[in-house]
Amino acid sequence: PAVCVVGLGYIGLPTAAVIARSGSKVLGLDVSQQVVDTINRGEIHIEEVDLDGLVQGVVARGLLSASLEVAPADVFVIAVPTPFEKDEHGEHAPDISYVLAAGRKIAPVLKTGDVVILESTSPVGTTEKMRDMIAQMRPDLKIPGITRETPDISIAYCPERVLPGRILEELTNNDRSIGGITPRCARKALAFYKRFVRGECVTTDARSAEMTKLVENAYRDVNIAFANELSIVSDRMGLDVWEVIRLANRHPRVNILSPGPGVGGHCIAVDPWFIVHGAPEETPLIRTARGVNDGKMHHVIAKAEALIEAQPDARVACLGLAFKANIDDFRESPARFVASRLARKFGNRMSIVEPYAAQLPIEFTDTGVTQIDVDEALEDCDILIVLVDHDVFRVVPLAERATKLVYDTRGIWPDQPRVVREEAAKLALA
Ligand code: SAJ
Repeated sequence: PAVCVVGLGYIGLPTAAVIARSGSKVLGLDVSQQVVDTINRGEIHIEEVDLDGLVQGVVARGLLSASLEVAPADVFVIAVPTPFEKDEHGEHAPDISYVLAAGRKIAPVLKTGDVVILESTSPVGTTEKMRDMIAQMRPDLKIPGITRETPDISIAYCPERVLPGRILEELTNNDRSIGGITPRCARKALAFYKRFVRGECVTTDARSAEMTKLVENAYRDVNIAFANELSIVSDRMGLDVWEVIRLANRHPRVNILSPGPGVGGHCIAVDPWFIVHGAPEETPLIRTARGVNDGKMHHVIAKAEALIEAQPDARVACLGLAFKANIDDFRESPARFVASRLARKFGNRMSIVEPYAAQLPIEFTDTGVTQIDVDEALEDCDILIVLVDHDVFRVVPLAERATKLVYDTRGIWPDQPRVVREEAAKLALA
């Protein structure tokens, strides 16, 4: 089939490329001329393992092209952002305007037999809203869930669940839930995914599939919040949280996740709000977990500040800015937030190590902070604040850091002498 992918971002572009590799002709739509031009040159505007070679190949073979303008296709895949905004009560409200805009864009070219699939993380009911909009714009088409006769088109919701850094692998290997507006819609979408997905494809209704995606990320957020709360409690009690978690996880039915400086990325810190917004009275746990994870950033800042202030002559290195290990994605990163706060206070004696950044982000300009590499940090700095668990940090042997004051928010150096723990206990007592 001819496929049209709407939105060529972190999900849309890899998806378009993988579908093209399976032999379908793919047209990618984006609202940015720059993105369109970049892809048509066979280049990419985002970083993801192996994506550059794949895009170059499918563009060269004429299987993938990009455009600002829609064209007829057999299958439409929508992968546009669904951010949140603060509503009039200051609550986090999902913004589905990009999804509706995508629906508006494709509606004029839809024809009998077409399949429309929404992949964007969306609040429950969004696929139906998009369906209603298409119905309004195309009264000539029989629309599923509205007409009693066999509909002309199929509409389904099928969330992506790929992990940045492993997108290409997970796009093909992960299981997928495919939610149809009707069972027939689900079957049509299933036939499409079967062409390039090796994982199991399970069909359901659209609303259940929408909720499933939100639940997966809220589950992770709540579990990370538990770990983060434990780390704050352990600081208070002068315990090593990593030791406690390691021991607790020996229980056959306990599997505590890892504390960190907070939760970043564009999904785990966002999607839980979509559930809270849909059922505010019934979601105290999910809401609190969000608060705990955001609060962890401030705990880390306060603890790091106390440590640095207690050593007025020491040089400080913050290790890592990315939102998680081994990727070069700095958007919504707690590490970056913590480092920028510390930079404003201690800029002239602070450095940052981030091997995945060619240069420091804009907010570090004029703070006095310099970018150095791991070796320089180990030579020149007395205090090391570990904010990201990049492998390049993890492999530093004890001998090279034994004399440092280390605040390890990711638990990458379990053998480090526990100076900060004692420091923290003193602060807690004070
Ligand atoms: N984190 C911790 N402790 C942990 C695990 C993660 O602090 O034990 C932090 C990370 O450092 C990071 C944040 O949480 O700041 C999120 O990282 P992540 O690796 O958990 O997730 P993402 O945002 O990269 O991708 C998630 C994945 N969802 C789940 O694992 C349930 C991915 O499968 C989804 O496709 C993606 O969200 C998405 O697009 O929704």
